[in-house]
Amino acid sequence: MSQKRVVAIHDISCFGKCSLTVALPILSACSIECSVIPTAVLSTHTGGFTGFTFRDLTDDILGISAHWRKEGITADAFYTGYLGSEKQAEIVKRTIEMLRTGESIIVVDPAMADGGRLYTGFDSNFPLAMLSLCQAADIIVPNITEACLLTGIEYKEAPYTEEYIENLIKRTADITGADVVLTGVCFDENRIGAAIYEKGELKYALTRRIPVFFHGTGDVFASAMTGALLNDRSLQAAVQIAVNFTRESIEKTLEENPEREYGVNFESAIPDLFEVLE
Ligand code: PXL
Repeated sequence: MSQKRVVAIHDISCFGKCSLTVALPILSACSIECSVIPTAVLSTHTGGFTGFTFRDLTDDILGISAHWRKEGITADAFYTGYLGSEKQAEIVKRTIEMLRTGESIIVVDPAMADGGRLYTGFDSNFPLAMLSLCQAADIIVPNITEACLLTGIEYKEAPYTEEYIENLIKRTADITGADVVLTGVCFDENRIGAAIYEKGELKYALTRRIPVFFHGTGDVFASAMTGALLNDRSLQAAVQIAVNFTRESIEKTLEENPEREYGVNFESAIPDLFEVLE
């Protein structure tokens, strides 16, 4: 079987372990080739830093796609995350249409918000653009805030009731037409993880909760999930692998000198990810 290829479409945050600097090593560790289309270049991510630089690459994306198409480059999966502008939602959809095969899987992480708030730099029109990209996906990976923004459901803080999660995930699936992996699902102080709504069926993948917040864990999670999926795991198995990998990355970080904005030590958890995928 030939090596699988993912096209990862995210920003490069030069410091702060998220988006492409996380997707590349994790997908490589899953033995997947990771080609990239950067959406923007920032000196750091936008969560907790001020004064970051930001270069929007909106005008470069279709040129990269057109060259690849001419070269006959295609991919087994497209994995999109943080976009540099609202306009990029349409451009990324066109890119995927230009490069996909009938079998390509499209994974969209609607990376735009957390903790009940849009990330710095996005205005209230942005979720509608992101919704249109989600509608082109096979699988989407929103956190609770992002699912609320996609559906218009009121954001609530954890812990959640099963009724709230069920309604949120079903509405998100209805409005996007995609299978949904909802992250940040927490019913009590001991467990956290993801809910999965796949072909009309609801399942959970939970692990022990560590009561800390680190930046970039959504990208660690979605990258590992995509890597496991391309290693022929079922969606539920891939989500459980990603939940465990994210928890382990947080645990490794706590053994050191953790700074929330600097991201998690996923690198030290990679040997275990490698092992579960063997
Ligand atoms: O991890 C999501 C993310 C990606 N890229 C940038 C971000 C964020 C979250 O804040 O700011 C630039």
